[in-house]
Amino acid sequence: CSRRPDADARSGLGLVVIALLVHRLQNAELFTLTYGAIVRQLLTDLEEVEEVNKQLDQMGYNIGTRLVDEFLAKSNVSRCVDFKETADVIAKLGFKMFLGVTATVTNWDVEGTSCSIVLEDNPLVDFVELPDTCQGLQYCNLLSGVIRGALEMVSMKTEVTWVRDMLRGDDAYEMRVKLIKQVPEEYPYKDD
Ligand code: MYR
Repeated sequence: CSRRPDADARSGLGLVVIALLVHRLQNAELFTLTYGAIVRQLLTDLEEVEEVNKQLDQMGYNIGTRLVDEFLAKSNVSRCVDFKETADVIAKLGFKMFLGVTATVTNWDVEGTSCSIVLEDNPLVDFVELPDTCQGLQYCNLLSGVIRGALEMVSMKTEVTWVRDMLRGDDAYEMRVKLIKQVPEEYPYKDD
């Protein structure tokens, strides 16, 4: 790989992805193809698949930090009381709003701080087949990054990782969302 990564071009593409996510209904195919083009470009630019995974996650994070405002404004959800409620909101409303699919929340741990989100359908991967040279590529890392970024904006620090991926031969798309820290929000005034 001789070309240098072009961060500006990538952040431009990130903005395209945000626009396409927000107008998904009209542009579902365009979104899928644009995402494919981004992944392909990253594979050309960066030498290690692991670096591509990191970049996709970072792009997703950046998108998530912006997308959350759009979500809160459009969905009218009131702030969630606990992480369980938040996970449901993401799976039922967030995925619906931006990707047109719903997801299922399952496999809670006993503490109620980590769960799985299983996608019923994954528009990101339509038309995608990974060649053998892409072993180790976490193609959907943008999505896990989006969730991490969005949750950080509502004071929840999380780790989000893919545990099942149909592109890698699994029977579903499943990500694990683990709450690391919940920072209580401070209000600018005191209740009397
Ligand atoms: C709260 O806990 O107060 C509400 C928080 C809701 C956060 C919702 C984030 C939505 C992110 C959408 C993910 C879309 C994936 C494509």
